[in-house]
Amino acid sequence: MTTAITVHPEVSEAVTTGKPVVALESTIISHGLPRPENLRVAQEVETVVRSRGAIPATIAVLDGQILVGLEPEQLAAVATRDDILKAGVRDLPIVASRSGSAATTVAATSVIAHASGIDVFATGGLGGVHRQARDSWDESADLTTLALTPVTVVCSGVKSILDVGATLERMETLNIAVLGYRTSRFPGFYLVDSGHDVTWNVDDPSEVADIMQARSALGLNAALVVANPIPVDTQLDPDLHDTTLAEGLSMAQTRGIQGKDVTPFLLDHFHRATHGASLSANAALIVNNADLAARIATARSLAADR
Ligand code: PSU
Ligand code: MN
Repeated sequence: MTTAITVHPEVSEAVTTGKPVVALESTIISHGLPRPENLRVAQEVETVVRSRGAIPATIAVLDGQILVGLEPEQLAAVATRDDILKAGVRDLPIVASRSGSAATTVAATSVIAHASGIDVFATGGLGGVHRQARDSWDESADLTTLALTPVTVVCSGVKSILDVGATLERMETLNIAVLGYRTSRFPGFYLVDSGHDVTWNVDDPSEVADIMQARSALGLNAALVVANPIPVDTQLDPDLHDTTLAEGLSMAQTRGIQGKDVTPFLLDHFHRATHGASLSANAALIVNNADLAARIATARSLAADR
């Protein structure tokens, strides 16, 4: 993809001069959150990144152009247009060559961010191994892509609709390191705690910057995952979470929802069935992750100056 990426001038100036930049995912906006809150959250995320002195670079494909950093009307287009597809890495060249428009998954966003010289990225929850994976073989390409893409992803763990234990095992196999941010428990997306431990924890953005530096010195290519729990006062009620999830999984099965539609279907079910409680949790955790990502990007740019 030599000519295919259009980097916003503000982002490209920041990358060239070593200012902190945070890449932001767009599938959250188009397929993860309902309208009109999706646009409000997308804007708030960018505002939070700026308030920390970093430059936001939301990534999406519009009318065949792969864009890194969006104008306000382009962000609104991703949130409101009906022709926005969900693009993983394999879809990018096809969407681009057909002048299509798509939001990018964690995997696609990471690849484009890395190709544009951006190494810190914020999202909600990663994709991973689905609960029926033994039969369906449904494992998100987020995992295999992160194994080969040296970005630092700030997230609230993996989506709780997944088989979290299996996903953690796959991350170990794929050399994707997981750092719990001020926690020794792996976060559960809508919930503070997924019920699983994390091996490593960090207390400060500068520690993450040091680890990024060491990773780069070693020439390692795998992503670093910073697992940042949702603020406890905004988490979903755990019982409501478990009932809603059971209901959603059985509805997905009855309706034969498959492939890339599974994640949007389950997230949408949560937002409807909890009457917006999962929506406010989802919004809160994304904003919180963007805030931490901006602080990590800042620590990283200071460290690079030394
Ligand atoms: N995090 C959220 N909401 C989302 C997603 C992540 O809070 O909608 C998206 C990401 O784009 C992630 C994708 O890459 O879900 C995973 O989809 P799949 O399971 O089909 O790979
Ligand atoms: Mn899948």
